[in-house]
Amino acid sequence: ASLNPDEVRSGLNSGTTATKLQLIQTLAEAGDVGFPLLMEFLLERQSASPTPVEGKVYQVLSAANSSEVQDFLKTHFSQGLVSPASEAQVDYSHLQQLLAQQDFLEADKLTLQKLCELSSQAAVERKWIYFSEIKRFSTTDLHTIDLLWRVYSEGKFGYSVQRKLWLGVGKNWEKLWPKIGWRQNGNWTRYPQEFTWDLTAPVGHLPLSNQLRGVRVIEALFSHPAWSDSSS
Ligand code: UYC
Repeated sequence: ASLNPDEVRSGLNSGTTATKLQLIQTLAEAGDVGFPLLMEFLLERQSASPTPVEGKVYQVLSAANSSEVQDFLKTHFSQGLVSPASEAQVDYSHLQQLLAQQDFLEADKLTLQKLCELSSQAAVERKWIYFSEIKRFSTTDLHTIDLLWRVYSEGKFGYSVQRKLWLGVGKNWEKLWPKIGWRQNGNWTRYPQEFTWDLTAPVGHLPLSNQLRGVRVIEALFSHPAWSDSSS
């Protein structure tokens, strides 16, 4: 790929998500020469709702060993890319940090805790949620959690991603589990060590929902009205 600035600019503004992600990877590998273009791109997109493309740019810049880039991020994106809206007064800033760093194991644990916070104080103490609590979850909060996961995973992870796969297999759980790597060769994937905690995982692998108490929790999550409008 070329690093001609005008070609890069047009490449970042047209084409498929996959080709944009590829171009960003190329710029990342090019080192310092790519950073100004990536910073320019992120600044221009600042007011729009972030996508996995901006998420990848943010992650590449975060990993950059350059004080200029770090100052830029601190000045314009000190909290990350997403304004984590909540109607339930839940704080998603640490979840954003973990996801931006691609610490997917800790982010997964924290996501389960956030679902408990959305449920009730009793759920926070018990550390798991009743399926019946889920229909009262705020759409805004579910959208925030989902957006955070999608933005910082190249669009691979998130409940809405899993839900689409579930619909694609006609809501057949036995077909979904192997597709998302939760069951392999007829065995449950063991938590945590057998799951894949990076982007080599299958699409929809994360976040996890423990199936020890059955499918009702994940079914209630996928059936929430948050996912039925076109905005998600
Ligand atoms: N675990 O196997 N899981 C736990 C998954 C099952 C079990 C946590 C996912 C099958 C036990 C998470 C899968 C099963 C614990 C997940 C999976 C089982 C536990 C931590 C593939 C046995 C200890 C959060 C579907 C055959 C805790 C939490 C306990 C924990 C996730 C066993 C995120 C996706 C049916 C014994 N498993 N889980 O919920 O509750 O505790 O006793 O799904």
